[in-house]
Amino acid sequence: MAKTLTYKILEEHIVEGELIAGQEIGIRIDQTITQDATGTTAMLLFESMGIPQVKTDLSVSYVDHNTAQFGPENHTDHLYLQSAARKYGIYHSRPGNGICHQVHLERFAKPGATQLGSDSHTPTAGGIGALAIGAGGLDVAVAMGGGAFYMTAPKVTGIKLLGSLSPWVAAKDVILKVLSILSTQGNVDCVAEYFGPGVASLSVPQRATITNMGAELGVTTSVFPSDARTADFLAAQNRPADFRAMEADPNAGYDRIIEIDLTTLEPLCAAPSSPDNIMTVVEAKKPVSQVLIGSCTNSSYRDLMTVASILKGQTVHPGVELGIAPGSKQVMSILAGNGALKDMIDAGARILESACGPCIGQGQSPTEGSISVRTFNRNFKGRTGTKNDFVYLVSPEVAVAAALTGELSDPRELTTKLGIKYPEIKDLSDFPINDNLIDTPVSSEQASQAQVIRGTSIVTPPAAEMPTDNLAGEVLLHCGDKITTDHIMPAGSLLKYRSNVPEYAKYVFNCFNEEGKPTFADRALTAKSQGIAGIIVAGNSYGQGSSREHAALCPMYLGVKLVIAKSMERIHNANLVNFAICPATFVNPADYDRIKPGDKLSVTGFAKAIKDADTFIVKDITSGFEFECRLELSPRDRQILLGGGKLNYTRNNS
Ligand code: MIC
Ligand code: SF4
Repeated sequence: MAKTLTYKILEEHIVEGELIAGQEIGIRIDQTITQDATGTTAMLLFESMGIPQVKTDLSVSYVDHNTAQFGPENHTDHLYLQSAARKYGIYHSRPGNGICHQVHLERFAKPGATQLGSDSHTPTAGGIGALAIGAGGLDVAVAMGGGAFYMTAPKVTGIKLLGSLSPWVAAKDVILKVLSILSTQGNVDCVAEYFGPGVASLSVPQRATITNMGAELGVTTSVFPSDARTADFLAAQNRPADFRAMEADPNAGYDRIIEIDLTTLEPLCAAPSSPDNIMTVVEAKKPVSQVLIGSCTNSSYRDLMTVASILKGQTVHPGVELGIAPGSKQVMSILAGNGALKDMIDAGARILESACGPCIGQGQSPTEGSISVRTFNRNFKGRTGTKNDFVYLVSPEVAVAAALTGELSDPRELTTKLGIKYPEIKDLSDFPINDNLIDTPVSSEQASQAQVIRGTSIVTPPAAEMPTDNLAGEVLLHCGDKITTDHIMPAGSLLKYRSNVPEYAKYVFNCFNEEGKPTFADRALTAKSQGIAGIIVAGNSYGQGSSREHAALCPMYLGVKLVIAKSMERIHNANLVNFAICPATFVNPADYDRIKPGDKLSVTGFAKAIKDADTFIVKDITSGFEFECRLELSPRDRQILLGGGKLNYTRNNS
């Protein structure tokens, strides 16, 4: 049978189960990546497994998120990560080397490899033909120890590309178009696989922009074939031996096919405050006060050279602040060497560090109610650090046009208004290679003598508990659709508490806390002290966005035992199971409206239901009715929940 590329890679890596869409499979992971915001917990969990060295082909620990170092906690984490990497045979990319996904694409990602990362944008490496999946840190820690990664064998959506992009239309517009078709909901357990004659017109970094923001679709991953363009990119990165041609068979059996003619695409944007709120920039036209260019979606050499060439000899509009963060030290160094950095600085841009920075709310929070235009991938309300923010996600071309004209508008007007021609940036055939900010693994003898430096702000994550026979709980929160992990566990200036769960847990659902009233954490801890379990009731697509397992770990610490939603996203669902919080969905979604915040709920035979039932009955004691919940759990999930979380399960089964 003609195979998709996804299934070819899965077939080479399957270690358990059968490759039939919908069934649970276990796959061998070749490469893992972690970053400092999720990586400290992942590393602590890895350490607690007692495995002397990682068992993957390659594991890399990146420091790119918490580089602002407000207070000593982040530096403490970084020293811990560096020392632990030395001990356990892990590459360590130091702060300043760039954003994990950009650096990994340049220096390590491989066609045909499986890659698991404790960051939801790990699928960026799909641009080079890797099957790269985002997961919680505990799943990555298990993979580092040589354990399989368990997932649902996906459905594959084929996205057939035709034609080639017109000037001023970018790879970002391709993924925004896909988001307009597929939206951010309802794509769980699917892979987006690109194919067709249009693929050859896109370079690897352009493809990586598309696979990166595939994360916003909620798919398991996105992948491109590996072809002559891939070979060129790997050769230019001085890694020709990593090339391997890979593509789907002709007439591969996709579960669904979407056709996109690149030639007809227009410059698009994702309007506030969801990545699938897509419109043309012409429709969205309005004055802007801040423009930010960078993030793992749009910070490649090509993106930034396009920006620099457009800015050359121009001046940023007086009503706009422009910030630019090149994605990696490699990109920054090329721009510094060829004068492009000077062109940006002379035009009035503020040059930011090669790191996540404002994308995760570390600085550049816009003034309340203002319009911020960003080349990033997420515009969830409040993610900037400003409660009432209005973020438009766009291509670098649209962003730079907004910076020069002061409004979100059609970048093609730059030619008529300012006489700027579209710069055709050629792919480099030879990137300057300087990996001096990457620590390579040491000999096993040196590793065995290495000391792990663990500062006092690093607190061992709390242990999960086994479910009780019966559940007596209280609805601590009744929230709507599309609750993201940013809502559950805010990042920004709080990132410094990532390695201290009791401290970080104080901010769970902070966006719902009201001045002068007890916080979610206060209410949860009061309930916990009375032996009452915390319950969260949510709408559709609960747990969208980031892979941060703190969105499960911190609620677990506060005593949350059950989440009932209309539907749930993949990574968060897995994180809940890993930390022994039971994820359930409504059999009848209308029951969602009947439950009130503060209602007391009970489940008789809770542990028994987790063991072997597909549904269970919840009694709403306060409002006096009963409703049915569904458990969509694999036999392994059930074991993990019953055993008190994945760490216990892994220890007991290895
Ligand atoms: C994000 O973009 O939200 C993050 C910060 O990179 C997260 C990881 C984290 O919360 O540390 C992600 O995408 O998984
Ligand atoms: Fe960093 Fe933003 Fe990419 Fe997350 S989405 S990895 S915060 S640049």
